[in-house]
Order: sequence, then C-alpha cells, then structure tokens
Amino acid sequence: MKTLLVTFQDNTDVIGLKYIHSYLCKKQIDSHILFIPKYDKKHNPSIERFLKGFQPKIIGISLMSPEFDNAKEFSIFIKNRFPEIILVWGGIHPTIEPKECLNYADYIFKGESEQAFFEFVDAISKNKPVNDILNIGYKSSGEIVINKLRLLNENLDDLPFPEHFPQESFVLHNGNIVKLNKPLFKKYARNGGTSYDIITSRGCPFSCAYCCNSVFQKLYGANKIRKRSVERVIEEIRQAIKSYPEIFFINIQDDNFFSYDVQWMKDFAEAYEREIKKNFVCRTTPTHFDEEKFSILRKAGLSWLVMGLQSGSPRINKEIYNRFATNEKFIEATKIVRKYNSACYYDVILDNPYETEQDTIKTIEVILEIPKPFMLQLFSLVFYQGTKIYDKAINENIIFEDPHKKNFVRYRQTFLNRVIRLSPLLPKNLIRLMVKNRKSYWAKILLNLIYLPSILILEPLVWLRLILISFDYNISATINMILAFSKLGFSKVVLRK
Ligand code: B12
Repeated sequence: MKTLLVTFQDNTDVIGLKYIHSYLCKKQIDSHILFIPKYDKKHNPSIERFLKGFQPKIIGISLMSPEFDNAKEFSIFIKNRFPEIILVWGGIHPTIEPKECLNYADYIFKGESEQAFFEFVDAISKNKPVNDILNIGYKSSGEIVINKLRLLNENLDDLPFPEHFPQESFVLHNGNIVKLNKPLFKKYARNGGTSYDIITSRGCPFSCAYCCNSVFQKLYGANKIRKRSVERVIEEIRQAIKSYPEIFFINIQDDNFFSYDVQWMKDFAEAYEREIKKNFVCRTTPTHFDEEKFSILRKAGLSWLVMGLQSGSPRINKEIYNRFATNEKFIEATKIVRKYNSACYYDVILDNPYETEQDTIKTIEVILEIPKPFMLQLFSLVFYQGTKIYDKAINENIIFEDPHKKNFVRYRQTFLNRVIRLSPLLPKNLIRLMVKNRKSYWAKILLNLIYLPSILILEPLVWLRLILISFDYNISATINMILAFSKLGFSKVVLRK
C-alpha cells in the first residue's frame, strides 16, 4: 500500500513533511514525496496520468496558510477523479484552522504527527477503524469531529532524520511528474541544495501575537522547548553532508537556537568544529541573546545571525505583539554581533494597522542605532488564523488581507517603509532629515531620486560586505556563496522593491 506525501512549497525544504516521511519509512511504510513547486490546474492531466500508474491509497498534503489555495484546487481535483484515494491534510494550516480544511480533506491532522499519522496509515493498511486515533479530525454524518491531541514527543532524539535529498521522490517539472534526480533536486532545492536546513529543537516559550507559536500554546498549554542532544544534531548534519557533499552552509531553523544552555553550546561548538567545519546561520531573540553563547558559536562557524526587532515602539511590542524584549537589549545584542564581526539580518514587521506614524518613526530611530553593516528583512504583517493578533483584529473589525493570499514580503511602498529599507544603507543624518521633512514635497522627490540607485547599487554592496565578513574575508567561499544564493539574493534585493 503506497502513501504519497504532497507539498506545494516552492522549494524542497519541507522539514515537517520530511520528518513524517522518514518516520513512515522507518516503520516499513511504502512512503514517497511528490514536490509540486509550481502548481497550476493545467497540470491536472499529467497528475492524473501519474496517479493512475502510481496508485497511492493515501495522499497526505502538508500545508502552511499561503499554500491553502493550491491544496484546495488539487484536493477538489483528486476527489473528483480518484474518490477512492484517502485524502489527508496536515501541517500548520490544518492545525490552526481544521474546520475550514475539512471542506476539502477526508481527514486532517492537528499538531506534530509522526506517530499519529503512522498509526493512521497502519490502520488503513489493516482495514482497521481510524476514528479514535489522536490528532485527527474528520466529518461524521456532516458533523465535524476533532480528536484530542497526543502529548508532544519529549524525546526528539528518537525520531529518524529527515532526508535532505529524499530518494524515491517525485517532482512536477515542466508539466510532467518525474523522479527527483540530482539535477532536478539542484534546481528546486533552495540555494541549489547547498544549504542544509535543520531543526534542533521544537517549541518556543514566547507567545508573540503574530506567530503560530501563540496557537501551539493554546493547543498544548505551556509550550516548553524540547531539545535534542548534541550527538544526534551533529550526526544528522554529518549524514546530510555525506549524502550531498555540495552542502557548504548549515541553516539552523530553530525559532530560538540560543535557548540551549552554555554547556550544550560548548559541546556543540566543539563537535561542530571537529566534524562539520562549515559556516552556519541561526536565529534568536534579543531576550535570549547572550555574549558568551554568541562567542562560542561564532568561533565554531556561526556566520549569520537572524534576530527580530519587529518594532522599535515599546507600545507595539508589548501591547500588540506581546513581545517583551527591550530596545536597549536589542541594541546591545547588535553591538556584540558587530564586535565579533559577524553578519546579521534583523527582522522588522511593517504594515501594522495598529501602528501610528510615531511608532514607525521609533522603529527607524532604533534601526539607526544598529552598528553597520547589517541587513534588514522586512515583512508585511500577515494575520494568520488562530493567532492572537488575528483574534484581536476580528474582534475590533480591523480590515486585513486574506492570509491565504497575502505575500509576506510585499510590503506597502509608503514613504516611511521606503525610508526603513534605506536606513542600513545611507548616513543617519540623511535618514533623519527625510523623516523630519516627510510631509514636504522636496523630501518625497529626494526619496524617489535616491531610492532605486540605493537598492540597486548600495544594497548589493552591503550584502557583499556581509558575505565577506561571514566568511572571514575568504574570497573563494564568498564567490561560492554568491553563486549558490544568487537566486535568493536577487529576489531579496529586487523583488521587494
Ligand atoms: C522551517 C520553517 C520554514 C522553512 C521550511 C518550511 C517547512 N514547510 O518545513 C522555510 C524557510 C521554507 C519556510 C518558509 C516560510 N514560512 Co516558515 N517556518 C519554519 C519554522 C521556523 C519551523 C517549521 C518546522 O520545521 N517545524 C518543525 C516541524 C517538525 O513541525 P511542522 O513543520 O509543523 O511539521 C509537523 C506537523 O505540522 C505535522 N505535519 C506537517 N506536514 C504534515 C503532513 C501530513 C500529511 C501530516 C499528517 C502531518 C504533517 O507533522 C510534522 C511533524 O511533527 C516555522 C515556525 C514553527 N515553530 O513551526 C515557520 C512557519 C511554519 N513558517 C511560516 C511562514 C508564514 C512561512 C512563509 C510563508 C513566510 C515566512 N515567514 O518565511 C514562508 C513560505 C513557505 C513557502 N510556501 O514557500 C509560519 C506559518 C504560518 C501559517 N499559518 O502558515 C510559521 C508557523 C512561523 C510563524 N510565522 O508563525 N518556513
């Protein structure tokens, strides 16, 4: 009995789905992944041909909210042509909005589901009932039933590793479904597969109002961080590199890698330096940032740090985002990052309808305190269903864009948003002058004149400088990085325009 796991993400780094796949494989289930990076209804005939030959008993789709429309179209088509296939949806979107998903799927899975989905597949293969399995939701005589959640897996070390380049997988390429081979993996993986995405811990103790971790807290109660051992983390990276030697950069995707204690960091750094010897990127919050941990990681190969400012307005951070990091703590952390000559991205959320002009100006003031060079990742606030900020906006009749459709990188081209984009590139005084005179005609003309040249010339130069810094001025590593990341870099620079 075959199980086909489907993703519409535009790259192959679907960590959650890969975990499900590895778990099924370990339990001897005949599981395969189908990557559909660019879905269009016109591809349905080739999908139909493939499914007629492949004959899966179960199709399991993994989706985040922006993939909802694709998952919906695909599911309507499957239910039409292959009513006998059992259609399951899992991932973050069915977790936060199960009822909506049950309009299209036979079953949904809420939350982390390695074991639950295995029990489901196993039961189906043995013709046993599935309705009591934890985590699932389904419709029974038109009524929606959502079962209780399994307790979270406390022992992440027991889970089999997700495969970087999953064997026995397929991809929709040029309108046809073909086996995923190395050239195609290279084409569809982010950065040509040269970076390896890993999750070393699950959960986040915070409950930022815009983040889905605030939903997990509602679902599971306190969302404590579950951590892996240094040995298993290093072993996962080692195996990934062995299977795909082109990997030269490790991308630690944990919400907050700095939540490990100093001893864990020391052990990790020592093993990493000895066995991996590759640069890595990780993420933290200003609250968890700590000089000792940073210096340990920096020495082991940490070359890019990603940290959130989100807003420079204490009011917005506390009252709207439920974030309690102070601007002082954030600035102090950025100075330490500079002191250790590390590259960094700082995240800022734009287009918040609760923000006044004064709040946005406070954000600019904080950005101007960050020592250069640095880059900003600017996001347009998305109100994901189930999050605290979504509930608040619904209660208060605040109008926002549909979270299924909104592209989080396409922020509004307002005067202040554009000034924020230029803040890491231009002298402080010039930025302050434009902010002060934002209502005047000449400031608008000036901004229009300098905007494009700044982001087409200065921004790539800052980017280049940061890559050089991240590789300790090693030219050949820098060139490698630019080649591998050129597509992503290009979109960062130009598409956000
Ligand atoms: C790593 C990561 C990514 C990676 C990989 C994403 C992936 N699919 O694995 C990348 C960089 C590609 C990515 C991109 C985006 N991400 Co992201 N990402 C994360 C992050 C930090 C960790 C995800 C993860 O690996 N978790 C650990 C695994 C084990 O959990 P999981 O993915 O939920 O999978 C489990 C269950 O959901 C379930 N499951 C998953 N799939 C399936 C399928 C079936 C059939 C079943 C039964 C079960 C099941 O079982 C899995 C194993 O336990 C989360 C934050 C978080 N804490 O989860 C955000 C998060 C998932 N991302 C988010 C968003 C918004 C995005 C972006 C849209 C924008 C952005 N901010 O970057 C993009 C666009 C993606 C795209 N369409 O191309 C949001 C999703 C919100 C939403 N409602 O959709 C999150 C929750 C962060 C947030 N803001 O709250 N992301």
